[in-house]
Amino acid sequence: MTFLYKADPARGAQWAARFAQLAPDLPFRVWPDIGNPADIRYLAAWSPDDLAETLPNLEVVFSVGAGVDQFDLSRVPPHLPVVRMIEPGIVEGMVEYVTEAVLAVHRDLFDYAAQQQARVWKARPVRAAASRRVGVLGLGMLGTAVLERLKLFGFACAGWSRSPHTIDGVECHAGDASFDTFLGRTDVLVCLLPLTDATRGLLSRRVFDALPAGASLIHVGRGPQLNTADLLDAMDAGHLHSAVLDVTDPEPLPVDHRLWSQPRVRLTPHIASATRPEGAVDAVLDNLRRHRAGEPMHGAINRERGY
Ligand code: NDP
Ligand code: OXD
Repeated sequence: MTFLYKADPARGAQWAARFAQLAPDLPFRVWPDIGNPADIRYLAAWSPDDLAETLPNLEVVFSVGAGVDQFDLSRVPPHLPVVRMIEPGIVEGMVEYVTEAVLAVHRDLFDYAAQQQARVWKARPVRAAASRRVGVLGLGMLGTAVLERLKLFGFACAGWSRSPHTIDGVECHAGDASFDTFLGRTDVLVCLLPLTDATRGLLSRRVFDALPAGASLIHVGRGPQLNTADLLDAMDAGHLHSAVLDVTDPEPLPVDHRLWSQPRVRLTPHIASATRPEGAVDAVLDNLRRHRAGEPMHGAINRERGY
């Protein structure tokens, strides 16, 4: 009975050390050194490609990321549970990233960066946080944690999800029927949706037009959710003020892409948050215990929904 890891090898070495410490009886291998394929019961991967089809005794496939859109689920045999990563490090990293981005927009740091370039010393009026309306797309593990933090600053917080949610101090919207109401009250739009057929290309002209003039976008979901041309048009037209993009399509962003040179677009290379090896191994081992006990695993995805 062996555990196989197929993702960043440097992190693989950290996983191996923690497995050796916490589960010394479970042999741990790092792809491509897989040994006998028939021994492998558990696989953790960023993207398994066709590997899950070739391991005859596989029981569970774990994603090392919070999202599973990078999986081709049609190549993971249907009887196998697919479990995404739920661990505190991903949540803490995302809360830090989005909080900093919202505060940068709120405290006019894009405008001050332009003023610095032009050597202009000019104070802008400071707006009360309560008058800045933040709206988060996605009320899952990450969207909820981000809102819980942002509301402590006093921002007017709202969220949007597929099914109804209730979060104390947050105006919660659900489904297509209230999408425009949600957008119309949102000055800073944060995208924390999983990439699915329903969310691909969602951040488009239709959404930007529904936001109030001067709104900003913080995109930390997945690159293909954003129509970049529509974003740039909305910014050129002066309707959108600024954008913080941690994810792009494609990644890496080509060196000649227009986004690089936009003064009011801030880019980071998909680093908003990442699984931390210690927390990841602890989460996987807890799920292995659950799996063996016949209990539901944390983060098991619903293949039909795609997340
Ligand atoms: P969850 O699965 O916990 O939450 C997803 C949320 O999105 C849920 O509230 C869900 O609604 C909502 N949702 C999904 N589809 C739709 C839809 N069609 N319409 C409206 N709402 C929808 O995901 P996480 O919070 O853990 O992660 C979100 C995403 O963040 C990941 O999938 C990944 O793409 C991205 N991510 C990015 C990272 C980065 O570094 N940039 C790092 C980690 C994750 P409901 O609650 O009703 O099901
Ligand atoms: C993830 C990511 O999904 O890093 O965990 O984007």
